[in-house]
Parts: sequence; structure tokens; C-alpha cells
Amino acid sequence: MHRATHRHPAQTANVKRGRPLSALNVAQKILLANAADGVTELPKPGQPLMIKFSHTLYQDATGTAAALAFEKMGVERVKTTSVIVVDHKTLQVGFIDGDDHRYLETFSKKYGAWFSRSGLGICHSVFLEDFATPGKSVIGADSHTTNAGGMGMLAMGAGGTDVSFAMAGKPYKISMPEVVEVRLKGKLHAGILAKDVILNVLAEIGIKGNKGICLEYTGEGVKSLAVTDRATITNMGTEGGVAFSIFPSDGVTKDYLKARGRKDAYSELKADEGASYSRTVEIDLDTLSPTIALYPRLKSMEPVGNHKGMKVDAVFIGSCTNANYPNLAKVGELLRGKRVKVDMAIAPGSQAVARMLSQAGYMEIFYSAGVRVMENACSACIGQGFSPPTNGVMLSTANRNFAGRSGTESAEVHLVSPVTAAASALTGELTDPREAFEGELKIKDVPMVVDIDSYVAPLPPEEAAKVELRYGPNIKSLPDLDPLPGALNGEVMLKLGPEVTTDLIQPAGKYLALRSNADEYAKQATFIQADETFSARAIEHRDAGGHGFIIAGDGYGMGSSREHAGLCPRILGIRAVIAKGFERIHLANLANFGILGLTFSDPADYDRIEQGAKLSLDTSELESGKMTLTVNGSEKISLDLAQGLEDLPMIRSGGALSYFAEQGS
Ligand code: MIC
Ligand code: SF4
Repeated sequence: MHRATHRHPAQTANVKRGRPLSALNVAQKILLANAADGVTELPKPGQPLMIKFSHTLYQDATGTAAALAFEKMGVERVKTTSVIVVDHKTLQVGFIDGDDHRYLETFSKKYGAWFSRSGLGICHSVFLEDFATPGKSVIGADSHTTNAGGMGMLAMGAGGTDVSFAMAGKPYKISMPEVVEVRLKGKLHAGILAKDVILNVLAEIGIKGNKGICLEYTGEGVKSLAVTDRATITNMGTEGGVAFSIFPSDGVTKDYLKARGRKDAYSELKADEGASYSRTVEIDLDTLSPTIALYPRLKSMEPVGNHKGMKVDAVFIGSCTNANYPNLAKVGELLRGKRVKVDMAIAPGSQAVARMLSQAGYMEIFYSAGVRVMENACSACIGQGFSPPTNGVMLSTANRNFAGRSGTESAEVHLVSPVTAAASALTGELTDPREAFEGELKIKDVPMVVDIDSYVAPLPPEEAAKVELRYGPNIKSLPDLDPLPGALNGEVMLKLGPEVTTDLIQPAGKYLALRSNADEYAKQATFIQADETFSARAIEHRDAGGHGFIIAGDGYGMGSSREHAGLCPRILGIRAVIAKGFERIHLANLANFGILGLTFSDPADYDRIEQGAKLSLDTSELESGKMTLTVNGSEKISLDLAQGLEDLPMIRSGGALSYFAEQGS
């Protein structure tokens, strides 16, 4: 039998039926519309729901591993509208990145995906411009895939393996979220951007403990927001850890699609009269002020005024969050006829944005203001160039400011809106943008640049069949992972505190080049910032037959969707992570690579295990969801399985790919 016809374990989940709902909100409507065949009602919050995604997205940092996984699935052609974008690894110093790009291009041609070459833009920006479709759904191997929620699309991030399964046509299991309404009152005023809105939403909902919810934006304020503004807001729902965020699809959406030459993609999406929500958060746009998210990990969201005068060494304006035309044009208006006092770089979100800036004359303004214009790519957002100096302070318009992500461990990166960043570059210190202009901050209107021919379009099946995949010396196929042993016996290789990010587990920056060579990536980078002896110790322990454990606090695996944060520790012999709590995407990634995710039944027991402690765990008990851990031969600690029971067969078999292969044999 053909392998692709077998079921991913996620598929076998029993979809529990809830009560039929009469008046539906937008989130419920879109979930129902994209539910897998046979699902006619929504389950209760927390219960599994199978989604059949219409679109999938890969980028080049997570995409090579995901593509290698897809290859192993033995499927002839993608079953979704698939988009593959080169945007992260664009430094291309040496052959490694170029080889990855060529591999992804041949992969796209062979399997029927759209391909966007390096320099054409950031995956979420180009996806919004040319592919996002109201009412449809996308799952992407990048946590900010949520960006397309601004278009009224069900848009979620996941690990690359899960995205590949979706691309192969498999339904994907989500946990039915509670729908939280974010009601926007009033309208945005000059100098206040969508970035300030989302930072204030995050201040309201917090950045932890939100994985069971999704956010639906409602209220009169919605219509004053452009599609790009809406996308900024849904993009950064990820920083709050929510499953997804969604805006309705309305006249603003229709006009945007029309301007992009895609009017047929429009459909209306609105909540039914009387639709209800699990709770409501109200944001009054009229009263918002420019906001800053302090380093690190969006520690707190505060009015810029609280830190006015903070000295700034460098300013970066870019990233999928807000490097769109209206925002960058506003930056142009602020800089018109002036000169910046500190190093400043701008990276437009896409080539279309860059061309519009150029046509409107803003590129000339940037250059004459002394700004460095970088590539239309992720660039400094992911430490690919423009790293700040030692102990430097950088203002960035990106969505994340994890320690070390900028490429400079000692630097502090604070997150602000593009106009706050530009106003501060003019003074050399944190500045309220409203001090830098008078009136409305009007921008030049230019027609949208649409260049669909810039993509490599999917080849017809007969031609695709002739394409040969091209690898390179650094592209190594994914390792075979052995099954879970009946008992785990080994040491705590590392004990960590709360909020361990995937950047701490598996850093990007200069290590990004190694994404297609998991063995080397594991050896050189895993936990390097936490403990540079980690990988050598883990390898020694693994080779001596030990099973490695990680102990951590709450929020383990927050941040990026990168599955290498599961795969690389697994290669180094880690078989279980015991934490006070996990983030959604990372927990799924651990399961996909056969690593057990376990939580303390009593969180206080975290204090009873030290690094180096000898642990043993009988894995035959796992099906009960509860188990007893033995510490140093005698002490007992009770643990709960954090992953779903339906994930166990996959974890037992060593991970998603081996499970899939077993099922197909
Ligand atoms: C990020 O912003 O951290 C990334 C790089 O886009 C990641 C994906 C990755 O780790 O490659 C993400 O957000 O998922
Ligand atoms: Fe790229 Fe940064 Fe967006 Fe991630 S958050 S996709 S690195 S621009």
C-alpha cells in the first residue's frame, strides 16, 4: 500500500462532539470550514479537532529539514497550495546557503510548490501579498505564520515535520481553543501604529499561559486598520503564545485583494449576530501611546515616555511584523530632509514593498538620511547581519528580542514601532515619534507592485516528474531514530529555569547555516549559550548508553517553531524533558522526534532534582498518563505525560517519520 495513505497518529484522535452552536464567531466559523472530512461540529475547548489545511508554507531555515522529511513520506506531489520562500539564510557566505536554496528550488519544482527566490521577501510578507485567502487555512514551518490571520485566514505555525504531513494531505490535530474577543474601540492616531496595538494586547493577556486560546478582533476599530496592520497584530499573537489570531474579512480586505490583482480571492467572513466569546479584552485605540517591549523576551510593555532619553546605539527597521509599505513610507516621511545620528538599517518585507518605496521616492530619502538599506529578508531579525556592538542598545521593529538573537549576547534589543525607531534614530535616544512631526504623517500613495512572475510557479506533473533534486555536501538526510526503550536510565544533563526559548535550545544567527546538517548543528550549537560543555557531555553520556534528561521550569520551548530544538537534543541522546510546563509547538516537535515531554505533578518537585542526578523511569506505565520517576536510586517523584496519549505510539516508535514508515510497511 502507498505510504501516503496511512494515518498520522494525530489523525486517529477521537473527535469529541460538542453542542451545535447557533451563532458562530469568526474563529469558530473558520475552524468548522477547514475541519477535516466528517467533522460537522466543533468540540469543547481543550478537545482535539482535526484540521485539513488548504495552504502550507516553508521557509529556508526550517524548510530543508521539512523537505527532507517530506521526501521520506513517498508522496508524489503536494496536496495543498504550497509556498516555499528563501528569506532567512540569505547571507550566502560560502556554499551552504546557496546549496540549501537550490535544493529547495528543485524540491518545489519536483513536488509542485510555488518557490520564492532569495531577495523577493520574507515568507509571511510575500504570503500575505500573493497567497493568503480569506476563509482558507495555512500551516507553516514558522511560528509567525499567524501573520495571515490578518487576512481572515486560519493561520498557524508548527514544526516542519507536521507541516510536511499537512502538505502530504494529512489532517493536523489542534486543541479546540477558547475564543477570546479583543474589542478595538476608537481609531488609531498619527504616530501610533499597529505594533503599539499588539504590544498593548500582549500587556493585557500576558506572554504566558495562553496556549489554549485564540484571539478574535472585533469592534469599530477594526475598519480603521489596513490588512497589513491587521497582519502585524496577528503576527505577534505568537509572542503571547496563543494558538492563532484572526480578523474578519471585510471591505478593507476586499480592497487590498483588488489592489493586489486578486479580487476573486475575496470572500466575506464575519461573526454571526449574537456570537459569544469566552471573555473580552477591550483596547481603546484613541488612548494608546507609543509603546516599547523591553529586553529580553518582551519583559514588559511600557509607554515609550517611561524610558524617554534612553541612549540608543543602533536602530533596525524590518521583519515580517511590520516592514510593509505604509509603515516604511511613514518612516520615510519622518526622515525626509534629515540625518540619523546612529547606525540605522531598513530591510523591506518584500521586493514589492522595496519597489513601491523606490517609486514613491522614499529610498532616496533613506539613503540621504544616512540609512543602510538591507535585503528584503529576515536579516537582523534573526541575527543575519547588523548585529549590535558589545553592550549595545538596539531598537528593533522585530517581534522577538530573546537573549543573543541579535548575534551579540551582551547587547540589549528593545522592540518598538517603525516610527518610534525612526524618531529615535534621529535623536540618538528613545523618542516619542509624535515629537518628530506635526499633523497627520501623510504618506505617498503609489499603486501596489504586483509581480507574480517573480515566483517559480508549480510545474505541471509531467515536467515535475523529470526534475532531479540537487543536494550539496552539507545537506544530510535526517537520522533514523531508535524506538523508546522500556526503561530510561540516565542523568540530568542540564537543569534550566523558566521560559527556556527555542533560541536558547538551538540558536540561529551564525549557526543557521547548519540547519540542513542536524548532526553538526547538534554538536556545535545545542544549548551553547546555557552551557558550552553541553553537547560534548551529552554525546559522552549517550555513547556510554545513558538516556539524557533535561529539567526545566515553566514555558519550556517558547518562541520559534524550529524543530531542530527537538531533533538536535534527540541526536545528542536526550530522551525526556521534565518541565513545569511546555509551549504548544515545541511539545509537538518533541513528540515528533520521540522525546517524552513530562510535567511535575507537584511543581515544587522541580527543586528536588539537581543537574547530574541519576534518574530512572519505567516507560511501560506511560499509557496511564502518570508515572513515577526515581531520583538517585531512592527518591520518588510523580510525573504526568504532557503529550497526548494518542502521541504515544509515535513516541514509542522513535518519532513521526519512523512511525509513518512502520505504518506504511
Ligand atoms: C524566528 O523568528 O525565530 C524564526 C527564525 O522565523 C523561526 C523559525 C526558525 O527557527 O527557523 C520561527 O519563528 O518559527
Ligand atoms: Fe523572519 Fe524574523 Fe519574521 Fe522570523 S520573525 S520569519 S526571522 S522576519
